[in-house]
Amino acid sequence: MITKTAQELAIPVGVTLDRFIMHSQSAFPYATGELSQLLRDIALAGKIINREINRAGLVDIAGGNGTENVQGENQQKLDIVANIRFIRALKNGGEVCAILSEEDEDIIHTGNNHGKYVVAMDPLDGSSNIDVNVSIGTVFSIYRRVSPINEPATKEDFLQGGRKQIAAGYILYGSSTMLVYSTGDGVNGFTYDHSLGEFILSHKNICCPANGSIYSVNEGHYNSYPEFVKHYIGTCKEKSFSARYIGSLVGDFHRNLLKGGIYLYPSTKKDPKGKLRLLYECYPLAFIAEKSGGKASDGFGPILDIVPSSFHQRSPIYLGSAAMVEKAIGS
Ligand code: FDP
Repeated sequence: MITKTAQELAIPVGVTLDRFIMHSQSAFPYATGELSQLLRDIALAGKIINREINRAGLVDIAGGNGTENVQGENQQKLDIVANIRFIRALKNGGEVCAILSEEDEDIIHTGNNHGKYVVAMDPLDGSSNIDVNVSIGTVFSIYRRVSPINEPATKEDFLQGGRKQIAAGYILYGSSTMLVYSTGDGVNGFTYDHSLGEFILSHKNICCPANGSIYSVNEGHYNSYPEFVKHYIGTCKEKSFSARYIGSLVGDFHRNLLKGGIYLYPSTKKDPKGKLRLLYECYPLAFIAEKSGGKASDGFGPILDIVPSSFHQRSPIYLGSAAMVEKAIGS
């Protein structure tokens, strides 16, 4: 008879997100646990959105809602659902005094003026992929407020600049659902185990490969790209790099983060300042890129160094493996 060890008989579940957060917090003797709780609130909202997305074909929450968001883009029903879910989770959690969302023009005061943190987020990114069952994501960025505690948050809390983020990350609703985040010390990824209802550590200390052979760009806009971008795309073709673009920033970024590659969204004639939003798309992914050894540039300098002037401002972005970003922008 073949005997099995305890490990073989009952395979360990692994480290849950809660346990990981708890252990990370204990490394900081003065940590109060509020940031940890905030990360848990984000994970909870992610689980709920994951459930909604999985049911989208069965209940009436797929497709357009017939409304436009603050950017003049058609809102999908799931955009609205995800926005409500996140706002509710962060309001109920209590650590966040205000939220900036892609879906709303102004900041949303949670009523928790005692909260130390503000969150900028895109609750559901990749709208065009929602009702065709292709990967979509949530992106978030966390700051410690600069306005006085116990008073309403101000716009300065959100316009601190990318280097002031204290944590950032994303949730990818893909072939599996993953939460990837960093509090500044490494980047870790957690895969959602539906049967347990838990995010489990699956990608410890993610390091973005220094170089790669995947480029992700919408070549439909090629004619209106700056010359240096056309030149770079040409070099990718000469080297027979793989073109991979699903049009969901989080999915495209995640692939390149793990495998080595570059995501480009340059300025175009239609969007001369770029399409992606600085505060809740570019900054958080630039934070993850840098903390994992990659780079993020707007074509002139690091994305994280851009001084923001408005909530929904846009930026061109070149993001991913350090050597590829450097080559693309010609530095
Ligand atoms: P979407 O408009 O579908 O929400 O955030 C904007 C974004 O998606 C990114 O997720 C995506 O990478 C990009 O825009 C796609 O834009 P194009 O259709 O112009 O390529």
